[in-house]
Amino acid sequence: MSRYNHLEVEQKWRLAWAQAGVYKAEPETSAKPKYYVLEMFPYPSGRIHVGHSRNYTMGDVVSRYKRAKGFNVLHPMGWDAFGLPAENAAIERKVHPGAWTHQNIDQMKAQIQKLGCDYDWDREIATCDPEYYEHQQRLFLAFWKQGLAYRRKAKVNWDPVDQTVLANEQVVDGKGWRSGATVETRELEQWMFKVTAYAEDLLEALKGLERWPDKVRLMQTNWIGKSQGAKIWWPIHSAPKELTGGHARDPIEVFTTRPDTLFGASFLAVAPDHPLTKTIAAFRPEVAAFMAECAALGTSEADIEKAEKKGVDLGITASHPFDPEWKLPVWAANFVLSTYGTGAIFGSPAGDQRDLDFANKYRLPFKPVVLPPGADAATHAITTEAFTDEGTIYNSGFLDGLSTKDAIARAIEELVRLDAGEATTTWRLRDWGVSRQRYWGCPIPVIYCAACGAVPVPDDRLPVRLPEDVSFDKPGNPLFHHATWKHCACPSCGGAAERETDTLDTFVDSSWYYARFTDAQNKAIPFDAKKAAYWLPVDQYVGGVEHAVLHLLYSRFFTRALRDCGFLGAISSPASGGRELLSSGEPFAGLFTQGMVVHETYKSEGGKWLAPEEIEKTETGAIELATKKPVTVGPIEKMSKSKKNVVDLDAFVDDFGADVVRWFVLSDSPPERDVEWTSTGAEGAWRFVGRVWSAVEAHGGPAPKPNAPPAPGCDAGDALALRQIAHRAVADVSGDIEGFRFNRAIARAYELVAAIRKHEASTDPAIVWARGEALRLMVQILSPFLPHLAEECWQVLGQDGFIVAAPWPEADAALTARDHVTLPIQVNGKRRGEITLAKGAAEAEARAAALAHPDVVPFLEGKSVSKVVVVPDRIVNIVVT
Ligand code: ANZ
Ligand code: ZN
Repeated sequence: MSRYNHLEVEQKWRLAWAQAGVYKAEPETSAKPKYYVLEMFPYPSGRIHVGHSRNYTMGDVVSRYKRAKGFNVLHPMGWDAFGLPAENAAIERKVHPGAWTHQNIDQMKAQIQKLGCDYDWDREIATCDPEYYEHQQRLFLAFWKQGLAYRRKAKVNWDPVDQTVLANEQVVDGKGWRSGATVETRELEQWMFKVTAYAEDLLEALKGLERWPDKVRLMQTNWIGKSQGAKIWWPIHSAPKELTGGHARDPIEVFTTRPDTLFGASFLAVAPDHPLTKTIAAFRPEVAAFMAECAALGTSEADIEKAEKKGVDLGITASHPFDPEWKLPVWAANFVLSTYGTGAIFGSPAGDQRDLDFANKYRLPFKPVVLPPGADAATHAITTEAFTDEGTIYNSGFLDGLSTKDAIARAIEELVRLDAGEATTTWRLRDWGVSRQRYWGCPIPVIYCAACGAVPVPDDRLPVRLPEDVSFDKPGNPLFHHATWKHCACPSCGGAAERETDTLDTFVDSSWYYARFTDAQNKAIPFDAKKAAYWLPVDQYVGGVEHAVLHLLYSRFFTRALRDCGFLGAISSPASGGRELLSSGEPFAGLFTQGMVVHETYKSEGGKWLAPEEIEKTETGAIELATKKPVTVGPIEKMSKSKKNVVDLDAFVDDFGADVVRWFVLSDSPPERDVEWTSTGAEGAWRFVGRVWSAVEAHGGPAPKPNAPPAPGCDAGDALALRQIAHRAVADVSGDIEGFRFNRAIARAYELVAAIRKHEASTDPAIVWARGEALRLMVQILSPFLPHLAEECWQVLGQDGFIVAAPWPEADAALTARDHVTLPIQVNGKRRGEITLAKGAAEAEARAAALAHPDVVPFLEGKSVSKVVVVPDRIVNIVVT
């Protein structure tokens, strides 16, 4: 018996498949139904480890399965290649971002190819290539023309020492990551995408995304954040005498979702950069100081949320809309966002935790106005914990006794009557600021001319290429500092003009790449509308839940914008559900968010992270190989370079084979959950591969071809039982792959292999036939998971063509029937016994079983059977004479 040589076998088949072009998608004229499966394309950060391989393997299993099921499959791969790490590498290692990126792409591509995924590499794209970003520039200009891209002043994090804009992740505790300087907020002219134009639709359409995880739909719903409530205008009653002129004394407009709590109001608060705060800061130093302190927090909402609640009294009072005698103080507070609602609130401490913390800190009086269900009005009190749910309103004049819902409506009615407010809807969703002051991104194709203003770069002059000769010695954007690049002639008047030096947010690159894949080689336009309409939406998207909000939302915005700018054309056939989704603007009909590969972490005595190959497990724990000192075995965490708990893909593939990696990352744990990488688990997968191979070798000959008639005797006994097991495995694994239950499919495969091996030595012709069939079916259902091994076995079993191009096996319904029925057995009309058979069992099987039944045999002795009548699933009648 030969040892399975994975190195040789895997390479041989990868080459053969590539040469035969088995993974090329067929043209849009194909008679087959289409299926588009896509994994979120990777950022080329360097090398991949086994943790990364899980998501590619999942997509690959689906892709191979659908191909075998007769679909015209599109399964492409590419690189999300612009971004900050390349610039950091340029700064730290003095390599050009492009060189660094392309080197990483080459490395990762080789690694991914070794995994044996069935990508159509003809469609490979890298977003940093001018062939890609040229078209992105085209899309940008179309959006601009359509009013979906526009320019306005927006806030950015400004590093005053490096004189540069910082991304949120470059602000660490309010300081610039390189300079350590306290960050300021500044307003800059920025390009924006009008995502809010589709707010209602982006929200509503989530309902139709039935093949998306509920949690992702919920996260999107919250992000879009539709809030219904009221605007209320609070007249200023008293103010510092310096507050004069302009609109300084206009009423303060607040947004609230809870006008039912108006009688519980205790203060008003405006944002630190609200116009009113700014006006007062001009003459009150403590307010100016507070503004500066808040600006240093940066623009990240999460950071603002986490910060301790703080404020400053602005020295203003406002009158309550329902009671002009009631005066409330007006504060500026750090938890009020200038970019949400109206940038001003009324604080109702008993009903809102932030308001309560604030009131307690500054000793502002308040009273509860919402009585929780079942609580006693006489004793209910609020001290440090707000009651934010619905209840019955009390302490509230004309609102007393109403439910929260009714009180909201009633309060709004009264506000309208008093001309003090109105019903309104507010969205958390904002327009998307896409300008980035960095080099390694897609140049924004706009030219600024003193005479003509902002002018689009004409289509025939696209792409606007990034200059190669850039220096990262100075902080800030190298495009801005470049000696010549930005100077150009105005396309409109020919006068001296300047290019936009900002580049696009890299999220733009990934918002339409799935559409580019449908026509990746098109030189003239981003993609052909008909091709896109044929392939889109993506039928199955696979990726990490960390992209649940931004990437998916931006992509959903993009498809709508592309449609409305005419890039997606008319959708010809609204027949399938997928097509309907596309015409409604949805890019991804199905989404699966996979779990991670996790691994133990190890720390040396000195507190350094150690890689798995630097330690050795002992009975009680582990030791460091180099020092023989004990190692702390830490928690199981997501594989990551920083914790060194990664298993290198190349080394593992060399030692055990790509099939083993693929098998292991999908076994043991449901795909939506994390799976722990252990060496014992990996060895188990490796042994399984060996068992499959030895079962095929032991068979020692070809297997029956699909649709070959069964050998005599296959309809009974062990041969039948083996056939049933094999066909049931086919049915189950098909369902498991369709339902993303890869771990269960793997468990079924284990069972099938064990059942086959029980008959390894048999020479009984019926069993040999059934075993051959079972082996063929086994390798067919294994092939999406273990394509190399399956191909090798397929050839050894004497089958035709490539297994990777063979149709998926159909389970024989008669053999998979699991339900059993009990049939009475009559001999000359008298009931003598009963047999239990699979539902739908063949006549011959019922007849044989009845004649052999121990309770029946005595009645047959010495007689001759003249007739056996089988009514399938009902009864067996034996007539003897
Ligand atoms: C009074 C009130 C009483 C509120 C109460 C809540 C509970 P969502 O649901 O997220 O839309 N708010 C309004 N604008 C704000 C801003 N710019 N920055 C911070 N907070 C703001 O939240 C709406 C509520 O958040 C509003 O309703 C307002 O506080 C606050 F018992 O008004 B509420
Ligand atoms: Zn001009």
